[in-house]
Amino acid sequence: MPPKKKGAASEEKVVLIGRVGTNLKVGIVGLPNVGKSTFFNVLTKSQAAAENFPFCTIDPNESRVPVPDERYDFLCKYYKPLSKVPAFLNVVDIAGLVKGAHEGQGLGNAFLSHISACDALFHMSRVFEDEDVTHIEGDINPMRDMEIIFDELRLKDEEYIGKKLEALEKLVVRGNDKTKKGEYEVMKKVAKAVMEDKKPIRFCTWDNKEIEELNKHLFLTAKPMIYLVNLSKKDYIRKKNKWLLKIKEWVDEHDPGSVIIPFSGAFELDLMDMSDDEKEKYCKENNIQSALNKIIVTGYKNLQLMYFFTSGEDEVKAWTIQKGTKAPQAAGKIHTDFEKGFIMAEVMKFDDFKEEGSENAVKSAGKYKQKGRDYVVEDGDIIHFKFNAGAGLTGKKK
Ligand SMILES: Nc1nc2c(ncn2[C@@H]2O[C@H](COP(=O)(O)OP(=O)(O)OP(=O)(O)O)[C@@H](O)[C@H]2O)c(=O)[nH]1
Ligand SMILES: [Mg+2]
Repeated sequence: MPPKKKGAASEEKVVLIGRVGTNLKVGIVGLPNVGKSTFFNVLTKSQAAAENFPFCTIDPNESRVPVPDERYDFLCKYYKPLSKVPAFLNVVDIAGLVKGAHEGQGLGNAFLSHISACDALFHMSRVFEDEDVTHIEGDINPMRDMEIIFDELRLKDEEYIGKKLEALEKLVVRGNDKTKKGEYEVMKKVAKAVMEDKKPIRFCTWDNKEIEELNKHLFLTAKPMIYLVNLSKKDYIRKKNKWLLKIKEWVDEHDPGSVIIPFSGAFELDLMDMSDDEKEKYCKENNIQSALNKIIVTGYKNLQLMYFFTSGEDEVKAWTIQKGTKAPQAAGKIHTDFEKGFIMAEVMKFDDFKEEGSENAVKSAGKYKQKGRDYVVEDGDIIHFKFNAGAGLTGKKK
C-alpha cells in the first residue's frame, strides 16, 4: 500500500454525514394518521413471515426486516443450506410529529429524540382520502405536511445549535480555548445554515474534517430522506393521483435527488392476508406489484450499505458492510481473526457463478479471483477468505 500522503488531494475517501456502522436504522416520520404504523406492521409481518426469522422484533416499534435479493434467493436454492441469513434493515416506527413538536407539542420532544437515533428517514405523507381517518391539518395537502415536518426537524436543530454555540462561545471567545476552535467554526456554519438560510444541513457543502465534527452531533436535518407517498388502493392500482406531480416538484426543489416511492398501505394490507398464489393472481390481474421490496432495498442503499455473500451447504449468508470496505475489514465482520490473519479473499462474481453453474466451473473459466488487502469488496461478491489462524496454521473458512 502506498504511504498516505497528507493534504486534501490525496484524501479521496468521502466521509459521510452520519454514524458509521452496519447496524443502522431507518425511522418512519410524518404527521399523525398518515399510515406509518400500518406500513410498519405490514413491512414487519409480510417480510418476516415469509421465512419465519426469529428475533425480528427488537421492540414493538423497531424491527429487523430482511432485505429481498434475487441473488441471495438463488444461492439458497442452489445450496439448500442448513442455515440462511439474509441482510437486514432496521426500521423504526416513530409516532406522528405535529406542528410545534420541537417545543414539546404532542409528545414532541420524545419523538424527536427517537428520530435523532436514526440514520436515515422514510418521510411519509398521505394523499389517500378517508373521512374516517382524521387529518390533523383538516385536509389533504402533502406539500404543506412535508413543510411542517421539515420545519420541526430544522427548528429542533436550531434549538440544539443555539445552546451549543453559546457554550462554545464562552470557551473559545471568552475563555480563549484553542482546542475548541475547530468545533466552534463548524457549529457557526451549522447555525448559519439552519437559522439564517433555513436549510437542512445535508444540503451544505462540508469537507471531510467538518463532517467528522458534525458526526459528533446527531443533527436531524443531516439525515437523508426517502419520500413515501401513501395512496388509496384505487389510485395505487391505476397509478394516478393528482398530488404525485406536485410532490415530485416539491421534492426536486427542496431535496433534490431524493427518491419518491408511491405505495398504498391499504393495498399492502390486502396482500398481506393472501396466500402466495392469490397474491400473484391479484397483482397480475391489476398489473401492479407490492412496493415493499423497493422501499426496503432503497432504504438499505440509502444508508450506504451493501453486502457480500458467503455460501456453502452449511450456510448462505449476506454480510452487511459499508460501501468502500476493503477485504480484510470485510473478513473482520465474520471474525476478528479473519481480519488479523488475513491472507487473501477468493472472490466469485455472482453473475459468473450463475452463468457457469458451479464453483468449479467458475474456476475452470478463470473467473475465480484471488484478491489482496487492498481489494474493495463489491456488492454481491461471493467470498471465501483465507486467513492465518493464531499458531501459524493456515485455515480456510468460508
Ligand atoms: N384508507 C386508508 N386508511 C389507512 C391507510 N393506512 C392507514 N390507514 C388508517 O389510518 C389510521 C391511522 O393509521 P396509522 O398507521 O396508525 O397512522 P400513523 O401514521 O402511525 O399515526 P400516528 O402513530 O398517530 O402518528 C388507521 O385507522 C389506519 O387504518 C391507507 O392506506 N388507506
Ligand atoms: Mg403510529
